[in-house]
Amino acid sequence: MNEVTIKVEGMSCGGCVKNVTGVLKALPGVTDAQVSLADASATVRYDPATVSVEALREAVENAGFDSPT
Ligand code: 9UX
Repeated sequence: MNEVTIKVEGMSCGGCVKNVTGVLKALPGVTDAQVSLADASATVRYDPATVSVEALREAVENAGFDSPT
């Protein structure tokens, strides 16, 4: 299991935090996601054999937020 912190820009309230958390946790291979509004980031525990960091970022972007590298 790996851990990575990705940027999550564009969140403006706790609802966004819950939405991004749910989107990330719904991905196969993700076991935990801690999203921070203050830090504009998400720290994700994931199985690199199942899901890539790029896929994490794409899921965040598909949910309407920005996740620049
Ligand atoms: Mo808050 Mo975010 O009213 O997707 S839920 S802005």
